[in-house]
Amino acid sequence: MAGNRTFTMIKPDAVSAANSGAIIKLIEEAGFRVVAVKKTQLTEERAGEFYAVHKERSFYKELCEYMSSGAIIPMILEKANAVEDFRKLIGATDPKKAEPGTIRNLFAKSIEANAIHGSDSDENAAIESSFFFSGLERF
Ligand code: IDP
Repeated sequence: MAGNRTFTMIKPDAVSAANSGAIIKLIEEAGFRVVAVKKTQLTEERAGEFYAVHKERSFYKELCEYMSSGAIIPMILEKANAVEDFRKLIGATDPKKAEPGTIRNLFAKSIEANAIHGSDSDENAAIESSFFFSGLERF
């Protein structure tokens, strides 16, 4: 059975463009409850740990530089079928391919600076949530 929590973070391009409020509004209107939220900034090394699965990809170094270039807003979200429904809400990785009305279609600047992250499995949602939050920070 699909779990009811997922992990997201609003990425540096969307935070610096002052789009985080509009993005959180869309998330809440889509029925997700914010369980945990904070504003923070990754070092390049921590960004590298978060995206370790992409270590061998050509864009890895650039991605780590970008993800540590400014503030991010990580969040844990709750809703039935959270992971799958949230991936639909954010749209495809490449904003040119993201469906109209999805968060990446509305706010992403490029395939790299694509406004928002969404976990791709229940297992990764749990791992990524623990990367940023302790049990005490979840409500
Ligand atoms: P996802 O975020 O839609 O799950 P992934 O393939 O897991 O996509 O890639 C992680 C992140 O790496 C993307 O959200 C994006 O920021 C960046 N990325 C993915 N593909 C490319 C690319 O071809 N060039 C530059 N950055 C990329």
